[in-house]
Amino acid sequence: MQGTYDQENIFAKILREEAPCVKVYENDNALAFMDVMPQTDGHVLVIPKEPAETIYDLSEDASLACMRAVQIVGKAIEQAMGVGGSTVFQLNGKAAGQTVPHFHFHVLPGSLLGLKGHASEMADPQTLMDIAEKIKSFID
Ligand code: DGP
Repeated sequence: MQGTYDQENIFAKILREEAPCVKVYENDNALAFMDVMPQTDGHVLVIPKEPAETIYDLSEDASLACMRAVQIVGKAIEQAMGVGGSTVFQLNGKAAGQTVPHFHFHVLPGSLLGLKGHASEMADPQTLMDIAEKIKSFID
């Protein structure tokens, strides 16, 4: 809910450049970066630049921008990771398991089968940067 949006959540800090991220793509209203606790190699998050906690809080402009970013990044992830398919999911609210209260799509190569636990294990930073470079090479 916009009225209760937490300006101190980690993705708000990333948007204000108060916290780092490994960026793969950006447009006027959305940002895509590597998940630091990937459930598989090539796990990317797409977030709106506006303060929205769940999908129900998103403006039309941010919805379109996030969807466009998912299309661009998802295709690049498939190519970079050499997998002929990808999975997109997102969680709304603590009751659904959302851990960061800023709307985001999870975009992953392949299927949900065999993934690591959700938000469970930190990745090696260099590995994240190497995979990000590979994904970026498939984005025009
Ligand atoms: P969710 O539970 O759907 O809100 O997913 C939050 C995701 O965000 C989870 O996969 C782990 C990831 N994450 C948590 N903190 C950070 C961070 O500081 N940076 C990045 N890049 N990802 C984070």
